[in-house]
Amino acid sequence: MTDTTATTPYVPPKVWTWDQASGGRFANINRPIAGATHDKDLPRGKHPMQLYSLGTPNGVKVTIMLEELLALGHTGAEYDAWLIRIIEGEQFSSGFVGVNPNSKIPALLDCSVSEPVRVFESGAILMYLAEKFGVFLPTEPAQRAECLSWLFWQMGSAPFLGGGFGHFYAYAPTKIEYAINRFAMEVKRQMDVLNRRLAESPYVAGEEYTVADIAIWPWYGATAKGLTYEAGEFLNVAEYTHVIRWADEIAKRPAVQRGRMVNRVVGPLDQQLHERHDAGDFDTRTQDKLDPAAGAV
Ligand SMILES: N[C@@H](CCC(=O)N[C@@H](CS)C(=O)NCC(=O)O)C(=O)O
Repeated sequence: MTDTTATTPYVPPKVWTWDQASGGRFANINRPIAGATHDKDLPRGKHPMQLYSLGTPNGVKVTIMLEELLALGHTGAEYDAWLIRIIEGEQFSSGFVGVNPNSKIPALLDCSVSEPVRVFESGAILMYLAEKFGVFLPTEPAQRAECLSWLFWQMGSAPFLGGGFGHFYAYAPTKIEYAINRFAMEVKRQMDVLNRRLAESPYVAGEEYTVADIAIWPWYGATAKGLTYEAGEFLNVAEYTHVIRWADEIAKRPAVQRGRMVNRVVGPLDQQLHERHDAGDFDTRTQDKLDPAAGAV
């Protein structure tokens, strides 16, 4: 393993090779190759939608969307949410890779059709569900373009917040000033983009709550509230007043409150519902039923 505290500058070799020990906190799951590591089928429940996920910002987008659809009475959105413990490598099972060859949560299987449809990438899942049920994605061309622009803005921007800023600020084995500066600057620029937009309209895509809000809120709403990487003060998030107003409003929605609990394995136990197989699971959930050992991420 390279001594990252040494002062000698790192000179990249001619050809990169995999040094697993240098992978830091995620060394046991990060690999330079794709595909399954072991044979295991995914479980299948009774509902039309089978979700394989974890309560991270990317996972929460989909459980919020499903809860919003159910709140509107779309029973076709009934779902089983199965927990995928990524830190234990469950995204590399043959079953999971069959639903998402990219081995990342969330992954959805729509079993309401004769040949089940797989959907991966949270943005694609939101769009698929919005089109299937005809809600949260405007049909008028200009409004639809605005909504999809913000949905894809989120998909392109969040890796700089999570994989860039979050990784180097919170997880990297050493604090690298250059990397933290570079990604803090970009995250603050993104927050300003969103803040200016939310000064103009109540929701990201305009007057209506859409999949753009559902995608952006778990990442940027949380950041505005100082909940990502304990970096609220560092990023001076208090200045993004319009994002804070919008984040607080969305947090009040009952479907959002339910959705954010599903597949969640960190934080207060009364906010965790490790798996969801029935609408009643939210009511019958008790701390006794929760298995804290499952929450090791
Ligand atoms: N662009 C993807 C990102 C998904 C993603 O990064 N998922 C993470 C958890 S938030 C994951 O499954 N990581 C496991 C791994 O990298 O092995 C999406 O939005 O669905």
